[in-house]
Amino acid sequence: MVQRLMALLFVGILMFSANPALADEDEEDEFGFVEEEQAAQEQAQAESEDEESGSGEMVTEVKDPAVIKGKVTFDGQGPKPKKIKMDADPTCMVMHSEPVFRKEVLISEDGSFANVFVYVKEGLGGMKFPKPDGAAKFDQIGCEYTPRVFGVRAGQPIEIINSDATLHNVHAIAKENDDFNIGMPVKGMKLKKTFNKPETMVKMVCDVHPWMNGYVGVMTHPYFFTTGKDGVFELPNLPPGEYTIAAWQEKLGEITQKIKVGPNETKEISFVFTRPKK
Ligand SMILES: [Cu+2]
Repeated sequence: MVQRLMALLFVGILMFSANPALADEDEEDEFGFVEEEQAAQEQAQAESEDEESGSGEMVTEVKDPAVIKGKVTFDGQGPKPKKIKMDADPTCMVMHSEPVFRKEVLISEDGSFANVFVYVKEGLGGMKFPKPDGAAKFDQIGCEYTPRVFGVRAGQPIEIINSDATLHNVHAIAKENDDFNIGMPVKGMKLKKTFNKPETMVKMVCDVHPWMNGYVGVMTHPYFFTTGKDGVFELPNLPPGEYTIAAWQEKLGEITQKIKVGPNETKEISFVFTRPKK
C-alpha cells in the first residue's frame, strides 16, 4: 500500500515537472492568453501590497482641486525623421500605403512635442488614490505600438492586443518590475499583464521588428499625461500643494520643474527640450 502511494506520488512529481505550464504560475496557455482568473488574482495581490506599503490616507475626493497645465516644445531644429525599413516584414509593409517614419522624436512644425510623458514626480507624500476600473490598452497595429508612450497605475492591468496578422513578441524590459517576453503570432490575440511597482519607464520592444519600441509609466497616482501632436498637457484635480513636475522623453530624458498651486488655482507651465550637447 505504502509502495503504491509512493509510486503515485513519484508519477505526480514527474508530470508536474514535465509540464512547464503547471510549474510556472505566470505561464500563459498555448495561445498566450492569461486566464481571467489569474489576472484577477494578480490584481487582488497588487491591491493588498498597495495597502501594506502606503501609510497615507486614501483620497477619494480632492478638496479645492487645482490644475497644472501647459505645453511641451522642442527649441531648434529637430532630427530628420528616418524612414522605417518595413520591407523587413512584407506583412507589415502591405499594411501601409505611405512610407512610415520612426517615432522616437515627434516634433510638429511649430515645435510642439508629442509623446512626452508629463507626470507628478514629487509632492503627493503618502496620499493614495483609488485605481480606475478596467485595463489600459496597448495595441500592435500596422507593426507599430498604439499608444507608443502611455501611463498606467501600479497594479492596473494592461491589455496587450495584436491587431496584425503577423507575429509580434511583446518583450517588457523593466528595472523594478518583472520582465516578460511573449510571442503573439495570431491576429486578435489578447493578453493581460500587470506591473505592480512604480517605474518610469518600462520599455516594451518587439524583437521581430526593431523599430517597435513602447514606454509605460507605472504610477502610484492619477497625475500623468502623454502629449499629442499639439504638445499640450493637463493635470487636473490636484490637491493644492507644491509639486515637482517631470516631462520625460524617450531620447532626451527627463526635465523637471517645481510649482506651487493653491486651492482651486490653475497654473500654466511649459517644458522646452533642446538638442543635447555633444
Ligand atoms: Cu513586431
